[in-house]
Amino acid sequence: MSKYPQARFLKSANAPQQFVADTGAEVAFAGRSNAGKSSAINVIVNRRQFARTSKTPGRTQLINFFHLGDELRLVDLPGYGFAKVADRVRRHWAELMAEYFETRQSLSGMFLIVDMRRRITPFDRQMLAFAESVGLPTHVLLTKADKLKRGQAAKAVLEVQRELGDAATVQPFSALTREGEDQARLQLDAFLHASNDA
Ligand SMILES: Nc1nc2c(ncn2[C@@H]2O[C@H](COP(=O)(O)OP(=O)(O)OP(=O)(O)O)[C@@H](O)[C@H]2O)c(=O)[nH]1
Ligand SMILES: [Mg+2]
Repeated sequence: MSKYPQARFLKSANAPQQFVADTGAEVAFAGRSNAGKSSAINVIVNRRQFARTSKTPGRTQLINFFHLGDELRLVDLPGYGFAKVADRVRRHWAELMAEYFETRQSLSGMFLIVDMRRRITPFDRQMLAFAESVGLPTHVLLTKADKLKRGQAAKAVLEVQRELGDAATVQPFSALTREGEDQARLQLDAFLHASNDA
């Protein structure tokens, strides 16, 4: 059963005028193209192909808004760092992200999805800087944990934790084995409900 029984796709946006109404609370999933954002969303919401996954990097080019519950949303941001993207598309992405992070009142937290084997890339640092500049708490899912041996995975988590310090919390995750799904959901709910309690 879905942990978010009301979950449904709301809308894709390619421009700020298309963003859904800025009420309640939402959590944005950001990360390098192919890092596993859409796969992580599917595991957390517990629905197959809820957010579309693909083997072709750069597939999610739009900001996708999903309804999770009353005035609560999850947002799948377009992946970045895909080399074969035209400058025009790259510029559009940067402008759309800046607009989203700077204006979105309901934005309560960011999940940064990072391929555990690649560690934190310069693009990830740019995302962390966006979040920090607007005081947004960030949780890093170090995903594809199934692709590393246990020891190597634990080492990656420690290294990234040390590198990021207070800038973000970090956990291992795998969409394949579902490792870390409960912790991820707890953090998602904490971000979504924090603004109500303030
Ligand atoms: N083994 C393994 N493969 C994964 C995991 N997460 C994602 N993948 C695979 O990685 C590829 C990319 O996953 P997506 O979830 O589509 O990645 P994305 O970040 O949404 O990519 P874009 O939408 O292009 O930005 C797919 O082939 C997935 O099946 C994981 O935890 N383990
Ligand atoms: Mg995707």
